[in-house]
Amino acid sequence: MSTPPGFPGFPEPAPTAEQVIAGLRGTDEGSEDLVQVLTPEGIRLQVPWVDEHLGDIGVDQLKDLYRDMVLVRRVDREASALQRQGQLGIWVPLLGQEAAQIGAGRALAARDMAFPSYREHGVAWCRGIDPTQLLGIFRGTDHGSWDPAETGFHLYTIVIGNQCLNAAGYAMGQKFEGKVGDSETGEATICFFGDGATSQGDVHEGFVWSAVYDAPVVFFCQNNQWAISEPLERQTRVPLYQRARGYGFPGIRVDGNDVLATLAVTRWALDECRSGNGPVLIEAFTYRMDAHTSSDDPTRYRLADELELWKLKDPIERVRVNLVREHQVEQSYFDGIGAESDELAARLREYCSTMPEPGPERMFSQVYAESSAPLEAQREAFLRYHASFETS
Ligand SMILES: Cc1ncc(C[n+]2csc(CCOP(=O)(O)OP(=O)(O)O)c2C)c(N)n1
Ligand SMILES: [Mg+2]
Repeated sequence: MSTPPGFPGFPEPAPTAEQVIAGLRGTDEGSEDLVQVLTPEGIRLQVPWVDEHLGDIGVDQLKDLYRDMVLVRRVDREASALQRQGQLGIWVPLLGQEAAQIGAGRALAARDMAFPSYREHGVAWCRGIDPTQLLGIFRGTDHGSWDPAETGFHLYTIVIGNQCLNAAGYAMGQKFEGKVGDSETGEATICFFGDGATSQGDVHEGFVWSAVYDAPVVFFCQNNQWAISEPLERQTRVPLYQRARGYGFPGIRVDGNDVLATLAVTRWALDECRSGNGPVLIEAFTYRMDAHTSSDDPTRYRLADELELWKLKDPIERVRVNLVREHQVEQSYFDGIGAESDELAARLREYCSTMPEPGPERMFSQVYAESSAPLEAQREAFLRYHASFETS
């Protein structure tokens, strides 16, 4: 069968499954479409346009990024342990995604707004949310206890991809209110979601609305290559960042295990949005090193050697190696961070075991902004009913 003239079509013959999968992979060194400045071996590469966005990052700032990642990983490991001890009902680990989240989170200005999914504990950290505030969600005592307006960090969203609609709407509001147009003072929105979420209608709708209204939103896809047990090759036939082109905005793929590259690329994308050139899609290529949640067992659906390969690309280790080799940072610095993370873990454990249980009246208190007479009557009746039980 011949192809219409000028029609690029698909390669002939159709690619094999192996070729499709190979095309989706992006972390092999030398991969042309991957932005990387810190190799897994801890070697700092010079990439002029990326370095322009890292002008203020010297050894002290790199140490700060390292500290962020170590502490956030410790929060994650401690919360996983608390779940196993029965203190939390469920936990959603971020292990392996620290660089993607800290790089993106540290690129944000206080005036920007972030919309997370449920795994963004590292971004929460960057927004100044104390890790203890995350625990209530996973212990079932609250739905998120921080103020999104004050922190610039929306509440966690469990419905896959749904936050892309919220983010698109919020960013359209920033545009309508004239908060876009100046890279120094302009505002931007960032929206976090996963590779699996890209198959959801909400993400498509968020892309379309943002594109046609030039909304200042950075769509930050953490491609950790798994959506529970579904591999990336069941979500897409092209690298995810290339999808942006079909919507009419730029897409870029960054090594999500490289905190410096992620910081630079996100700064660039936010600047574009603040200046009125949004939206932008970032695909942060990374890997989910733990289970999807504490309720999941990944050994049922993926091979252990995949994980072993990604351990060699650990986002924290490459920064440590770089600090030692290229900046002669002493062991005492790393020991200090270790001690700080032990203290943080102890604080989390203490908080978790003494967290107050909400009373039954709580379900009436945060449904409406203002209460009403019928609601009050229902609340009173419900409390009377509860009080009618004998307590031992
Ligand atoms: C609309 C909707 N469908 C299904 C689910 C169940 N679910 C929870 S997480 C998940 C996979 C999401 O994968 P991905 O977007 O790659 O994010 P990741 O968990 O890997 O960070 C699914 C299907 C859900 N929460 N919401
Ligand atoms: Mg995923």
